[in-house]
Amino acid sequence: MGLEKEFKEILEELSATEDAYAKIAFVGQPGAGKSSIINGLLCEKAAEVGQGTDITREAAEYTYSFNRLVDLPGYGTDMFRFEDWKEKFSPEQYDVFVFVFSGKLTEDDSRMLADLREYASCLGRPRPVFLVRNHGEELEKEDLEHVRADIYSHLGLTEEDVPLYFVDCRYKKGFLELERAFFDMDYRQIWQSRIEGVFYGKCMQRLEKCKKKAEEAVDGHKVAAGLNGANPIPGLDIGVDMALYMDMFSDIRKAYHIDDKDLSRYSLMPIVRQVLELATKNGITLLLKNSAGKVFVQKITKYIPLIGTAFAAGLGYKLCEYAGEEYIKDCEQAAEKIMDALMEEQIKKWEDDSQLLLLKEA
Ligand SMILES: Nc1nc2c(ncn2[C@@H]2O[C@H](COP(=O)(O)OP(=O)(O)OP(=O)(O)O)[C@@H](O)[C@H]2O)c(=O)[nH]1
Ligand SMILES: [Mg+2]
Repeated sequence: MGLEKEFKEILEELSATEDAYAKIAFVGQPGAGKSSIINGLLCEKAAEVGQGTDITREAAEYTYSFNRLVDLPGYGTDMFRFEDWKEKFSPEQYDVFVFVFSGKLTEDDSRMLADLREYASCLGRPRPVFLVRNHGEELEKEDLEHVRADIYSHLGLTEEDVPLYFVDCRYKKGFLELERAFFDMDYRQIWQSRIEGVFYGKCMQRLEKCKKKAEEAVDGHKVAAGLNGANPIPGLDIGVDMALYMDMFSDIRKAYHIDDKDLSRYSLMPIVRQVLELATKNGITLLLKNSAGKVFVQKITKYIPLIGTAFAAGLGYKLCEYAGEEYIKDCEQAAEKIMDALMEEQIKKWEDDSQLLLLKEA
């Protein structure tokens, strides 16, 4: 299987990789409507909803695009006292916090919100906190700007500190604005860097193995290269066994599972083109001329009168090693370009999907 296909498989497997999901945790008073909002976002009755307290009793995760919505039980109930709740559900592990409330904010709510904001600032990566006022239909006759100002003044916060959204689960209002917030640019950084971290990590592990094999291929050829001198490289007093280099480069490409077919669709990238050119005799001659020119020309000039079998053999060995190492570097770079191109394509696709989702909702 070609390298591109292997990287594509890694991409496809991301949806089965827990670490690749950004987690949006729903935190709030019992009965505030956390589970109802999650159902509203998912457009299905996935989470259990009901009157009374402790309807949700365990953290439950629901896949939502490249995220997981995490439905947490309410805090401050007989079952989950405020401090126990934090210990049991470790909210600090999540990437985004949606703080849901309905009606008046209690002292516990203010404390919890302060805690969430603290978690959000302490990991060295952005972790947004969204405030969501549910039961929007109760506010139908009120001036929402007043309500908004009251909430911020009660919390001693501003819109800049935490954005506030109004949602109404009964008549399904306000979901679009909330979704937009999840998909916007600031938030994108969170899910994108998570996915990239997992994807690049796995691809690099794959490349490590390829590199080991490629280095073995170089080791296998360089001794022979020291002994066989055949095609003279114009402008340099050395001869190399061209077939041997062709063979070594082909083995290196094989070690990386890079083939012409794989690379043809990336042909505009200079490094990828170079990998292909070096698969030809002209390419190899050019590389050797450059490598020998760069690295050995001084030595060669110094020893010109002495160029004999022994020295030429040493030179052939070194030159082959150098050329092999250079070719490995090129293959690595080509592989990285392929990774970047695949990731970019995938992110674009997700972006289009999320735009489509928003359009559909609108
Ligand atoms: N009128 C009205 N009722 C709502 C709204 N949102 C939720 N409810 C109802 O409020 C009750 C509690 O909703 P849940 O979604 O279960 O609340 P929760 O925050 O998940 O509760 P716990 O899991 O116990 O912490 C249910 O009966 C819902 O149908 C809303 O916007 N308007
Ligand atoms: Mg619930």
